[in-house]
Amino acid sequence: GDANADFDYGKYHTLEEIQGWIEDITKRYPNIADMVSIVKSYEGREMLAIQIRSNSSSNKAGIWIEGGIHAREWISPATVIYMAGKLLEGYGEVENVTKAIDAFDWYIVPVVNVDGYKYTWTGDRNWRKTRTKHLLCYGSDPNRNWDNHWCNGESAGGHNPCSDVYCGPKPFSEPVVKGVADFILSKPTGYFKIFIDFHSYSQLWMSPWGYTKAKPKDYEQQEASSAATVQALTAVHGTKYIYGPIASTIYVASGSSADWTYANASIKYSYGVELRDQGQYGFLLPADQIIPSGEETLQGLLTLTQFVQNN
Ligand code: ING
Ligand code: ZN
Repeated sequence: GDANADFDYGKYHTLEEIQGWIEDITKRYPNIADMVSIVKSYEGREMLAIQIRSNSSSNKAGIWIEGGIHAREWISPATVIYMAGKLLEGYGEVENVTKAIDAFDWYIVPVVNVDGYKYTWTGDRNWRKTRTKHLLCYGSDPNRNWDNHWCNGESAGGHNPCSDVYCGPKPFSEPVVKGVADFILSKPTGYFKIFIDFHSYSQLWMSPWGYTKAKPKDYEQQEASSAATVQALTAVHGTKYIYGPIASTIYVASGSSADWTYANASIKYSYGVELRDQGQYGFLLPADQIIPSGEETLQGLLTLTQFVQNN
């Protein structure tokens, strides 16, 4: 069907609807968009990305945007979908969008944890992890499964397959996590300049490290990038965000995506972001907040791309 006519950005969508939209929207903008399959999940579902690339001949850097690594955090895929739609619609129409698309190759994955997301619609709305089968329980935490200080033992439950933060039987045991890591490593080192993993909730824009409270060597630039991003985000609807390193802003957590992309894939501007709200509705954020969340997060993101271009 027609992507814009059929798809309501102001509603939450099933995995099937999201996958259909990715197919439609990339066909609607064939000059700048492609659908890319990143990997198949444990249960055999495709993880799909929208690639956006203009014809501008300048040396392109990559930007990786992902949502839905945790299944129940529905505002994350919804916000990522909204932003992808606005980027495609805005190319050649909106100045800061056009510049951002001319400057970067975009890889946008609305739903990383496809099996888990599906399960939140059909089994348990509060599911967080993947759906891999272990002896007693299901699922590993895909944001504890990356091969960087994997399962370092600071968080209770890391080794328990029944815990919501189970790090998995080994690093990269989860196909969806390994798939993203392999895709990033398939590009030349330094190609990806920005990585963002969207979660909810708490309104936090966070950078490495998660595994330790020690400051990373790029701390000053990471903080400056987040400050600029959050300022632009807040300017849209007044939504307050706090920024800082993961470990000192939310809690110590090892084996997360942002630590791995920073340390193992040399992406200085790597973030783990907690979207709306601050706990009033939590994971059950009403759908009428999707578009405001998308609007503010997009302006933060566009400011971040400018910061990275200039630094
Ligand atoms: N919070 C994140 C979690 O994985 C986080 C916080 C982000 C930790 C980035 C490490 C890195 O626990 C939620 N709500 O999932
Ligand atoms: Zn999360």
